Amino acid sequence: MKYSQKALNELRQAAIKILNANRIGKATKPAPELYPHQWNWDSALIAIGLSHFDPIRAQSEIQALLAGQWKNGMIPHIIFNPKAASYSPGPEFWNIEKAVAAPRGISTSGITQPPLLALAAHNIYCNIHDKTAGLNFLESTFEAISAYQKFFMLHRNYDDSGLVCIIHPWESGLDNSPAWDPVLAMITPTTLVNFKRTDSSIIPPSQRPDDLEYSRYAYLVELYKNLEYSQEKILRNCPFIVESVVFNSLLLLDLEAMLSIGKLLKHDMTETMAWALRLKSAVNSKLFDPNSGCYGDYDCRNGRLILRSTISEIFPICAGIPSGRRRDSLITRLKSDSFWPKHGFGITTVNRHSGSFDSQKYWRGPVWININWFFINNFLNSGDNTLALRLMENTFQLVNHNGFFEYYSPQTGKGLGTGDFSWTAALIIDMIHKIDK
Ligand code: 2M8
Repeated sequence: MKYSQKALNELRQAAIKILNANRIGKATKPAPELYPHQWNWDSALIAIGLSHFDPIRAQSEIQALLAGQWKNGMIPHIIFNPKAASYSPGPEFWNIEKAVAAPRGISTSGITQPPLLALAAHNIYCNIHDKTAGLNFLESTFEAISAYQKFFMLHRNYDDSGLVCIIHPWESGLDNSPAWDPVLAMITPTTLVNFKRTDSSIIPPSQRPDDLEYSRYAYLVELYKNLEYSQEKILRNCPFIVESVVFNSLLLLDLEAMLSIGKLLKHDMTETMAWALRLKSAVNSKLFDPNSGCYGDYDCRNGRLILRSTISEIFPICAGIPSGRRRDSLITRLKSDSFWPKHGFGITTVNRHSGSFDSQKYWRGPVWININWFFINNFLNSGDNTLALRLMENTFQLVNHNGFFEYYSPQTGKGLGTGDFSWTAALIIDMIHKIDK
């Protein structure tokens, strides 16, 4: 490791400072100004970082998310903070009062995000010293987290393939990935974005999605409102129904974490076990393209794989989905000039040689710390310490030289999007602990 214990300690202290500054009551916002509310997968990752220095706060981060759970089990992608400064689109835009399943007395969005709550809860248990308190926490959240996982099984099962679908690019977490372009192209919004965007007044527009993309995002939300957020009606009518590789891979990681939790609590996990096995095999069959030897997202409306050269091609590595020769060849692809060149700054979210690659624009190329982190975890779990160490060094270098940014230029390492980004801080803390072990 190129970094001394002293340097890592300093990084850790700086990360803790960011998480403290971004605290909003029981939860943590992703960033000071750009994202003033609580986000779903952000909070799960943040809780993992918190669990190393404040396990009680890590637990309240999860409890605050669960407080926004819908009656159908869904955990929304945003829980609005009533005291926050402006963010658009806000609660009035989502207007969840139209939904029978929406919770009352709490303001949320009407869609979800990659489910990582079981993963977060299990990490909290593993990192807490007081194991009795840890077990109590797992028991107290078990039912709600199971209900969230079952939401996908019941309401996002489009074609009984074992995979789950997403209904909006915001659900993917990789909002403007080029993988969604061909699906979004089928949507012709009647008006350009009908709210004032706060994001592009804070961040240079060249680093954010454009207005046409936002108009399509808004068009989809208008549709859900008209359908009163009925999941069944949405699956029948929504033009954006996608079986996402990253989403399904993360769901598998989350189901596996739930199996570990179930074992600790001695619950019967037969159903979860069967689903996890089926999901894994469905990613390996339905989302695999034998011609390219890579994975691809599936456009359910048009019944075809979306073959864009994005992180989807290789991401199932993170969930241990490919094995043997398939894994080897995907690792070779990962280490190639396309995604992670020898002197690069980490893994790009889009193949550098693809026509859609943009080194500055959000999920269309930049390096993200959570993506690096998911790969690092798999390398460590599969005993590939050399790769894990190399990627950790890349990640520390990015943060050490440039600050705790939302994303980074793969060409220069420069920080992009917002600074003081919470999951960057949280995952740096987790990586430092992994080195210490
Ligand atoms: C980004 O998404 C939000 C909308 O949900 C936005 O652009 O305003 C994405 O990077 C998403 O993955 C992330 O959870 C969120 C907050 O960090 O920001």
